[in-house]
Amino acid sequence: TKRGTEDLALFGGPPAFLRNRRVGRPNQGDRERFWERMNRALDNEWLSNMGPLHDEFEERVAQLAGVRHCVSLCNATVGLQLLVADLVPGAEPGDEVIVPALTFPATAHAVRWLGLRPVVCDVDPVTGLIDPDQVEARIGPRVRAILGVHLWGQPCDVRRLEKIAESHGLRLYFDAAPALGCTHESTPIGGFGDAEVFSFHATKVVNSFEGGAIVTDDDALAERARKARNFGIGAGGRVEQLGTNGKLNEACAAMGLTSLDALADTVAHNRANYEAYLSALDGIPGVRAVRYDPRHRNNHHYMMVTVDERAAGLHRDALLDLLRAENILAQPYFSQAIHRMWQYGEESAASVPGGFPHAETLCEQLLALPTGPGVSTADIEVISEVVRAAVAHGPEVTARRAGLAGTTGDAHPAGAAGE
Ligand code: T4K
Repeated sequence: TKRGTEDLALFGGPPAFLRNRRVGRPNQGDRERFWERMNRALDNEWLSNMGPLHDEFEERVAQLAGVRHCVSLCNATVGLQLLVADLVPGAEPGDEVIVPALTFPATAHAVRWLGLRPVVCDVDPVTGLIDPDQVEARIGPRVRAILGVHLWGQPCDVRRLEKIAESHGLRLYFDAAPALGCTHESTPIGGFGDAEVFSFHATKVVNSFEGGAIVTDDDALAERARKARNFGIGAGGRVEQLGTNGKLNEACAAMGLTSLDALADTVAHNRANYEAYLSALDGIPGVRAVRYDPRHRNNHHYMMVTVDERAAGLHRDALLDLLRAENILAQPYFSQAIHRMWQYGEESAASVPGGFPHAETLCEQLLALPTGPGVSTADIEVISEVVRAAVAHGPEVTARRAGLAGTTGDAHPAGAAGE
């Protein structure tokens, strides 16, 4: 049990876990089935270029997402790039795509990589999702598309965004990287807007080592994406358009299928963990769980909390250090808003009076806690107890952490300020 600061590993106590509990531990499924599939691929001597495992994976993802087409890819970033490229040649360099301020860099980079400009807009202060009012406010003459993000598997306000896109003649895409197996009300994520993109990165709810997919009901768009991922080669073997190499290989498809086999169990486990966290964290001052809207189904792959320093008595980063010392590898998803990255500030935020306050606050406060099949409800009791002890001694933890930073030469800014 962790009662006083001296019990905390950061200050010399024994760590709460000997083996780490972490965010992003891959959901691998049944290893035997994976090797069976790998052996099949090796026996077939067909390792890439739309092999049988790849086809099976596409079929199953399309079915799960309730769409006609799944175009699987080597990762989601390439998927986003292919969608932005699909705006060209209609679009010209310097044309714009609206993106939320709170997302992974890939969302904005995919736009910029193709020579278009990401136009950042603020998010809802509670859900962190792109705010349709802010989207409308950011629509100018050069905007060509809206790229929403289903953050932590929560659906964007798809109906309003569809209306906005339609009334302004814009394409509407969704970065659904974290949202496989989630719904908007009872409709699976995958079929909204012109197209959506899933990620199957190792850290996602379904893992294919690296992987992604464009999903859509638009036959022509799917056809263009299929060619685009394979050097622009059409069905007859002739190059018909610009393309790249975005294919998902058979080893990745084997992992993806095996991870997909386990999806229902994974989500059920995650959901029980989410409920356990909600009750175990209840009443800790300044620590608020992000509650998913019960009208939609979430895959519960992310257990998000915000840490309000004024109420908790310690900053999110202090809690993060403290948890890590206990072998609880939480993650600050996300701690840098898009307009704080690289040169996106000068390119976008500077033109908006008041900036993007909701995204800023969330980036200061967000923390993803470990969940997934490797984390049990008993673990969650322990993790929550550490959080409770840290907050109970918030000011002391902050002061002692500052002292530690002074003596160890740690260059953390909070430590330096505390000295
Ligand atoms: N759009 C959005 C909204 C996204 O979140 C992402 C990716 C994308 C687009 C692009 O999708 P991809 O092109 O990647 O398909 C990770 C992932 O690399 C990234 O895919 C993901 N989002 C992002 C949210 O997380 P990092 O830099 O946080 O990864 P890293 O190495 O710090 O690992 C995170 C945690 O996972 C750690 O606790 C360690 C654990 N982990 C990681 C790997 C790779 C494992 O336990 N095993 C592993 O194999 O980016």
